[in-house]
Amino acid sequence: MKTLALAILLASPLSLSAAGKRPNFLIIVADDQATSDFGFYDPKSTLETPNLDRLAAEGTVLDAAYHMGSWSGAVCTPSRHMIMSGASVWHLPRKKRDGAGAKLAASLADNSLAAVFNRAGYDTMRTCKNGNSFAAANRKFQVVRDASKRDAPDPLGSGWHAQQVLDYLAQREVEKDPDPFLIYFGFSHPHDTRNGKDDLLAKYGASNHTDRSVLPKLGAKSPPLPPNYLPRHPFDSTHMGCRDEVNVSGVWDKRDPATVRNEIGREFACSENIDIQVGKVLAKLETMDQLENTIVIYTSDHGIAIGRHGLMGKQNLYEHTWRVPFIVKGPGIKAGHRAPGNAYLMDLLATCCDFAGIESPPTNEGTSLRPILEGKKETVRDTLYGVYCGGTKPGIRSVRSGDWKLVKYEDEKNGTVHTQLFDLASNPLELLPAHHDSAVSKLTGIKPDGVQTNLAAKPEFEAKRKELEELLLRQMKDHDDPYRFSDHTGS
Ligand SMILES: [Ca+2]
Ligand SMILES: [Ca+2]
Repeated sequence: MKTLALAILLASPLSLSAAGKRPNFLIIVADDQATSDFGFYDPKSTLETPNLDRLAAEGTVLDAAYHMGSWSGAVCTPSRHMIMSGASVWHLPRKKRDGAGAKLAASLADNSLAAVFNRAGYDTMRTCKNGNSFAAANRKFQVVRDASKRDAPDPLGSGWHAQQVLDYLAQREVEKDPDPFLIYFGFSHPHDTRNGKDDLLAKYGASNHTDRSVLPKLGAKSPPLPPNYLPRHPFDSTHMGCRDEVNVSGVWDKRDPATVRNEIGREFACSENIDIQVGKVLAKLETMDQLENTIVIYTSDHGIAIGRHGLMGKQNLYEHTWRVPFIVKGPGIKAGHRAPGNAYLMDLLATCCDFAGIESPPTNEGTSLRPILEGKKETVRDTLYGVYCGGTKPGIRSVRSGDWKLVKYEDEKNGTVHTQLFDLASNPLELLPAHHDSAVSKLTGIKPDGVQTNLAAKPEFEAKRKELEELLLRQMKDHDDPYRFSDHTGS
């Protein structure tokens, strides 16, 4: 029996690692980053991220990872609560007059990422931006180095966050600390204001534009317009006047090609700097001989529009914003692998617990992604549910099942409901009738075919629309969504 156990142990590097040495965790979280920025999601992207490309090549990339949504214009806030707690969007603490929100926050914080890993004997450290987060849970980290750093020079930008991690690792090296660690390595970028460094701005033909009275100058290297660019969103998407849509420095309420392309260039400059900073931390772990036993997770709190569909911010549920980049690399994780995953950010806690051999806390609602990351399964759930409820109510909801996606919008004040139905297999960019306009095609170079549009009103897709309407209503009920759409005819 003993011999057999030893044979199994020697045959599997994962069980060796699990039995002998618990893995470290490096959880890297960018702020407002779209999947399509990256070459490993969109080969046409001109953004260069060699360190993240290497992570993707040596690890598993999820094609269908989502943040579940938000009941606030500050989409970061619920998203980061879900990352920290594994709780779903309508079960998160919100400010309520009776103080119930604060009570829930305290109990959830005691069962959040750092609290759980502290109890299991891990050393925990974090650096990230300040605010729009889960403060009570963030305070549980043994070492906290938080500050919002969105300026261009490294000590005032992404380099500052990397330095906090490098200093922490150097200290551990001096002290020869034998404990496993969990580091939450958050950035304040590429969230606006997207102040890029001069050399990187030059590389992407962009400038830190500040003069509202003129358009930014483009260069030969400025990124092209996104293929699903629109000069304006075709209808009121329930929060059109929010700060992100009208008051981001460098963009304001403009949607012209020069403004959009410059802003994407700025996003790329900020994202390449994040890649450089990630590279420094990975190199440090390698010299400490710790990289091999570290599970590295790279993601973002949500995506961002920047001109896609005529929107700028994160207050929508199109794929560019609802989806998040998601890479995991480390001991036992299948290298060079891709899977849909159908993951939510709230699965992160259960996943880390699973790899560390820790029981998930009772408040967790996420599902461990370990079977996907080990290449044993493709998805952990069939249906994905999305919420944007930070503007008028009920706001926006989405549901995805296979390649089919339904999105509904309603402002209860005027009762107008907009419904979109997309077949993401044939229309991954969620092109709308407005994208068929020849003036738009001329700008983007994209000439959509007949099915690359909103299919909701087409008679041949009525049965599919009804099926997804039913599915959405079930998801809304299952997730304790307090709202309903006025035309929701599902049972
Ligand atoms: Ca964010
Ligand atoms: Ca220690």
